[in-house]
Amino acid sequence: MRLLKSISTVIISVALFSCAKQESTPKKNGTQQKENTEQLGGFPWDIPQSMPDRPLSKAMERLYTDYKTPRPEDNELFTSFAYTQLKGFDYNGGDGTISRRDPSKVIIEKGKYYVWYTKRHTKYPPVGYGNAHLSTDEIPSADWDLGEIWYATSEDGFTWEEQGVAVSRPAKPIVGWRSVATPDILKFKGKYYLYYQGFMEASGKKGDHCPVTVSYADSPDGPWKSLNKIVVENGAPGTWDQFSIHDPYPLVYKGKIYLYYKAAFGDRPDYLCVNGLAIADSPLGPFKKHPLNPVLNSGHETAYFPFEEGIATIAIRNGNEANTIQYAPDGVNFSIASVTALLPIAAGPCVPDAFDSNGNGRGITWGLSHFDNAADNWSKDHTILARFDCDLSLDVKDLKLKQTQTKFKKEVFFSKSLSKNQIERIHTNNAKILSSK
Ligand code: AAL
Repeated sequence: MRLLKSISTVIISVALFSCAKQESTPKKNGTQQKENTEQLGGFPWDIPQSMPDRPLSKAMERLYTDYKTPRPEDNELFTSFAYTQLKGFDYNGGDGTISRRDPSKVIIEKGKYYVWYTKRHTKYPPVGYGNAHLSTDEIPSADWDLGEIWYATSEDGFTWEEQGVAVSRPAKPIVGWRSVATPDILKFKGKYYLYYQGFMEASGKKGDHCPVTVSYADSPDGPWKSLNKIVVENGAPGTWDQFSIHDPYPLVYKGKIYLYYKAAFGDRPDYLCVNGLAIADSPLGPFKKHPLNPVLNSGHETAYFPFEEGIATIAIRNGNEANTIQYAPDGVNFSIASVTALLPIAAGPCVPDAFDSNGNGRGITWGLSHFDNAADNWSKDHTILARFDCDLSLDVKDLKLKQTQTKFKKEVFFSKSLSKNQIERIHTNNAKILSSK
C-alpha cells in the first residue's frame, strides 16, 4: 500500500514536473531568473511539499534536495529530546566515589531491557584529567579511569536493577589493566560480545590513549570471557586514529559487523572529533578500517541505528556538524538529515533491530545517556545515567517530540555565564570604543 502510494506520488510528481518544465523558460542567468520570478509571482504562502519549478535561492533549494521533507515536523529524522531521571542507581550521596557513564545501546533479552556501562567505584574521587600525574592505583585521574564494565536490567526503562560486574580489569600488562570503559554490545549468531576501551595508563598522562578490546559470552548475564587482545588497533603513526579508538559501537548491517568509533584530531576532543568505521565478518575480527575513514566529520559519543535502507546517527558535540541527525544510505556516506538541540550526551539508544538490519531499519524512540560532573563540583566528579526520549522512528508519531520550538528555562541560558577574563575584555573594549567617538 505504502509502496503503491509512493509509486503514484512519483508518477504524479514526474508528470507535473515535466508539464511545468515545458511551460517555463530554462533557468540560465540572473535576468531570466528575475523575469521568471516576476511572471510566477511570489513564493507560495503554503509551503509546497515538493520542489516548485521556479528560481530558488540556495537555501530554499536545499530545503528540497537535502531534507526528507521541507518541514522538520514531518521529517522522520527530526526530533527534539525529553529527559527523565532514572530510579534504582545509588551514587554514594554524590561524593564522587561512584560514577556510571557511557551506556551501551539498550537491547531486549529474556523479556527485559539490558544495558552495560562504565562503573567507577573508587575510594577517592578523580583528581582530574589535567592532574593525571597525581593519580595512583587507588586514585583515579579522569572519571573513567579505574573503571569496570557493569550491567543493569529494567522492565520499563525508567527503574533499573544493577546486576553486577560484567568485565573487570585484567592483570597488568593485559590490555585494559588500568581501566575498561565505554562498552557497547553486539549479538551475533546467538552469542554476545562487549567491545570496550582498554586503557594501559591513567587517562591524561599522555592523552586519552587506548585501543579497543572485546569479551564474549553465551548469555547477556555472562560469564564473560575476555579475548585479552586488541581487536580494533590504533592507526599507523601520523594518522587520525593513531592514539585512540574510542566509543566502539557495533551494529549488524547486511550480514556484516559495522563497528563505528571515534578519535579526536590533535588528541583533543574540544579540537575536533571525527568518527570512523571498521567492518568484520566475524566478531573477533579481523576488523578492516573503511578506506574512506573518517566517515563522520563531527560527533563525540555518537550513537548509530539502522534506518530504512541505511544507517542514521545522532552526532553530538565537537565539530561543524555537531547537533545534527545524519543519514547514510550505505552506512558510509553520511549527510545531515536534520539539525536539533539538547542532544543526549553519550547516547545509548534502545535499538530493537540493531543486529538484524537488512536495509529495513525502523529507528529509535528512547535510550540512556549521561550527565557528567553531576555534583557541579569537580572535587566530587562523577557521572549519572539518565533516560532520553525522542521520535526518530518510522513506527511512532509523537507530535510533542516533533516540535521545533524547544523552550529552555532562563536558568539554562544563564548557567552559561561569562568568565572574569571575558568581562574584563568587554570593559576594556567598551572604554576604547566609547572614548574614540
Ligand atoms: C567519553 C568517551 C570516551 C572517552 C571518555 C570515556 O566521553 O568519548 O569514553 O575516552 O569520554
